[in-house]
Amino acid sequence: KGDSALSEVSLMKKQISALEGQLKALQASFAKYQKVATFPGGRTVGNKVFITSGYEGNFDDMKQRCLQAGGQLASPRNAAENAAVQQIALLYQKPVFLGITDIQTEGKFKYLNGDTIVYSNWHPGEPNNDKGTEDCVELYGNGKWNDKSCGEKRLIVCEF
Ligand code: 289
Ligand code: CA
Repeated sequence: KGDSALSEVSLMKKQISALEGQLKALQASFAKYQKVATFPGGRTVGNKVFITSGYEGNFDDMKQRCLQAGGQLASPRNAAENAAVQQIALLYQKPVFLGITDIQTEGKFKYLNGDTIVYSNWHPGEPNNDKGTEDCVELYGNGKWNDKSCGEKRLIVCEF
C-alpha cells in the first residue's frame, strides 16, 4: 500500500510539472496574441483593453458598435487609462468620444451605467455646455476633455 501511495504521488508530480509547462506555453502564446490584437490601435492598462476600429461615428453609433462587439465606449477611470486613450487619439490624429455624458442631468457627468464619474481631465474652461447643446465628452490629442454635441463624429474607441 505504501508503495502504491508513493507512485501515485510521483505520478501527480509529473502531471503537475506537465501542466506547468503547458501553462507557461499558454502564457507566452497569450502575450503574443495580445500584441497582435492590439496592433496598432490598441492599448492595454491592467485588465482593460482600449481599441479602435479606426472608424468615426456619432455618439449613438459608437455606443452601439462597442456594445455589439461585447464591450463599451472608452471610459477612462484614472490617469493611466486616460493616457492610453490619448495615445490612440494621437496615433489616428482624431479626437475620441468617451462613454461619459450629462444627458440625464445637465452638469452631472456619468458613465453609461449611470454611475457618477470618478475621474475627469477637463480642458481649462470646460465643461461649458456651449450653446446649451453639449452632453457628450471628447478627448483631445493632449488628453484633455471637452464637452461636445453628441451628434458630431469622433473616433470610435471601445474598451473590453
Ligand atoms: O461648437 C463649439 C465647440 O466646437 C467647442 O468650441 C470651443 O472649442 C469651446 O467653446 C468648446 O467648449 C466647444 O465645445
Ligand atoms: Ca465644450
